Amino acid sequence: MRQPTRADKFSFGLWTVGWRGVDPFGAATRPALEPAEAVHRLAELGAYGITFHDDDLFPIDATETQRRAHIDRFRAALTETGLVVPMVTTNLFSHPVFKEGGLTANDRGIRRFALHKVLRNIELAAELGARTFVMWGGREGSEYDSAKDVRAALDRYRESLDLLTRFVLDRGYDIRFALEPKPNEPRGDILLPTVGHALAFIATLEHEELVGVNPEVGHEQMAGLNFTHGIAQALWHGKLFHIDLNGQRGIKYDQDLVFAHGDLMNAFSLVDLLEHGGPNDSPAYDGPRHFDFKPSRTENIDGVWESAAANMRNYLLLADRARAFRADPAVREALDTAGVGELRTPTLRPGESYDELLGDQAAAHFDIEKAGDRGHGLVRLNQLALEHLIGAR
Ligand code: GLT
Ligand code: MN
Ligand code: MN
Repeated sequence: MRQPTRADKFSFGLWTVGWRGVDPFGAATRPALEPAEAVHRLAELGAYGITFHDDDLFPIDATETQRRAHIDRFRAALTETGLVVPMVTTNLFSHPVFKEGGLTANDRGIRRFALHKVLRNIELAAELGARTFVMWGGREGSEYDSAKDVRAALDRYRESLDLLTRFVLDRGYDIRFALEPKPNEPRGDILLPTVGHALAFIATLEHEELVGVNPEVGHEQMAGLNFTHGIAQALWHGKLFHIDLNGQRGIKYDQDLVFAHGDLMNAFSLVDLLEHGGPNDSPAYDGPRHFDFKPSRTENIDGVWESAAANMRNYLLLADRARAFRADPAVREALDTAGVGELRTPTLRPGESYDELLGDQAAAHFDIEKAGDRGHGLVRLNQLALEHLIGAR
């Protein structure tokens, strides 16, 4: 298997490899990691990009001089390694000020501070050449239904997005926004909980063309949803602006495992879609393959880099398996039997009206018994996928 290269566009959040293992039940199990060190190590492993929250790089209360010093050190590491910053995001969730929300907090002063924080961070994103600005609203939501006027909160969310899109347009920044859905955790219920909710919200925005989604594997799977289906629909809407890859095992807390360490079959269909879902088997998505995982708190720093490498390795392994799956004549035959390609043919003939369909004898007298008796061979197709996945073919 080949090693990851820059051309694979693998990127990592500074907060991923930098996670110290603090969880609700235990303290940190690892020392802090210098951002510059993360840049060097990720570059050595074959990543092309690194992403961050403002708070990952400098403290929330840093003076302008301190802020600059942190940014300059980080930039120097980028220059030394050639790593790029494809995406930047804002931390509107760690500091206690955001405990009741950021952009949709009930307290207007908090909302104004949050929006100001995002604007400053967009300026930094533009300075570093980032093209995507992720917005994860972890604290936007509630535990108790009477505590949040959800319709007013969505008005405030939209007000924020409309301001931010106007800001990048006026400033001439080449930046698009990607909303990251999550159903719950840290809030009991988070606003825009799934890809579908986010897409519906985006359609209401003033500059909806500048806003898409950044779906995360585990966040959809926490809600029992099929991540590959969610990605397919985001692609269908032209809204897959960024993606967070990781692993999740079923409906439970957000695990942020290494990519493919969760639902392996779904990881396989996801890579197959990303790599072969475009016209004539071309890739359906050409943006960063961004890993948003947490190296398990059982690991020391060696385990952190082992885990980072595993994300990329698993993606490449699955891409190999997907290629073999697509090339297998038995798979092509099973796809034909299942009629997977036939779905691309429109149901109506060109220009056909409902009157013509109503008058169509073949449709009226369609042999429903025969169609009802037919086997679709979907189990065989899935078995072939599994055998490719586990290297049995
Ligand atoms: C946080 C969250 C992630 C988001 C990050 C972007 S922050 O770690 O759990 O899913 O992608 O804000
Ligand atoms: Mn997560
Ligand atoms: Mn994420």
